Amino acid sequence: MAAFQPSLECDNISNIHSEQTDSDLIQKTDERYRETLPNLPKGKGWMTEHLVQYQGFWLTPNAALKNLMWVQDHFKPRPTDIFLASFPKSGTTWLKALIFATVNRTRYGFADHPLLTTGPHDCFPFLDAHLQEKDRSRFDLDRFPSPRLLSIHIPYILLPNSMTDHQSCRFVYICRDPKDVLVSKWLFLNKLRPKDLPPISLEEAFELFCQGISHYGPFWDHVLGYWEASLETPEKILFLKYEDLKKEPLVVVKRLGEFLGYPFSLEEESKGVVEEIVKLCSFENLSTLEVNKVSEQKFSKDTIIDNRHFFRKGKVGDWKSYLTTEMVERLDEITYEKLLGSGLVFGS
Ligand code: PAP
Repeated sequence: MAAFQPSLECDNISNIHSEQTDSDLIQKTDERYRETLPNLPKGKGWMTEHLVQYQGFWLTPNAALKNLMWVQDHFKPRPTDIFLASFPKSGTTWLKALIFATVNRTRYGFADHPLLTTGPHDCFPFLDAHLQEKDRSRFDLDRFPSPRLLSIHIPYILLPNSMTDHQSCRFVYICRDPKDVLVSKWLFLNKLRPKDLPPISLEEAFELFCQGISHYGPFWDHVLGYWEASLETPEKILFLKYEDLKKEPLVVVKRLGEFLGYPFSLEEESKGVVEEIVKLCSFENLSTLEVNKVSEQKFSKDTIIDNRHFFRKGKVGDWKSYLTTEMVERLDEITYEKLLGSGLVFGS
């Protein structure tokens, strides 16, 4: 399925390299990748056979590492870009829908909204997973209208300066209690694990997670990177928690609109536009739509995922059904120690 584009007209802002320059750059990145990969430490993978550690973070060698290098070497942000950043399984799908609906609310009616027939991941694609797409007509960043909505799992410190230094592009970061992240991630990645690899037990996933070995882990370093950056540049990075979004979705969506430069007017508020957006993007609504039950999502040439896997329970505290008391104590202790002095806390 092609990435959904709200309008087809191309921006005047040009970041298109000449064909020649493009292929030279691509070749350089490929060389960097081939030279770097053999020297990286390996850890056990949850979905793929193994992960590699690159600049302190654990990445899948074929997809995440390669894609990261593409972003570092090639990506040209626009001042109007809106990035949704997250550690996997923290609420990305939900926030994609909420941001898309908020930014485009004057464009679409709620009765025939694109989110009713297009999955959140198609409305709001991953930057790092799609860059390798050979079929440029399917995902041509240069032709995306502004503001481009792009999602990333890349840790803040691995982003190129062009993205972090840019005065005006915005980041929204969503985080979630690591206990729920661990359970959600373990269940999700086991579903995607090739049949010829034995499933990962919860005990093993727990151990790996505690050691920081999971896609884009360590979890705490990922969260702290964005947390600290959000304290330094609050006008550039909005730091949200899944749990707050669950508790007070209307408050958070209004904050989101304000931050992104699309504040809700009093008239919109009195007409119930914020409530409509929250309802449209709710787990109860999105998870029952045909598109999110039957369609699949192509993230890269090797990664195709059924949309339904992005909607499991959508609850706070589902870890209680999976983790033992010892696991909870250990994970809470690690979290406490890692976040000590940062000002960031997760409810238990
Ligand atoms: P990703 O990083 O692979 O894109 P992401 O969307 O961040 O995944 O996380 C999926 C989690 O968000 C799932 O949590 P669970 O396993 O604990 O249930 C999923 O159910 C939840 N989720 C998806 N959509 C929504 C929504 N609209 N509201 C609340 N939670 C949601």
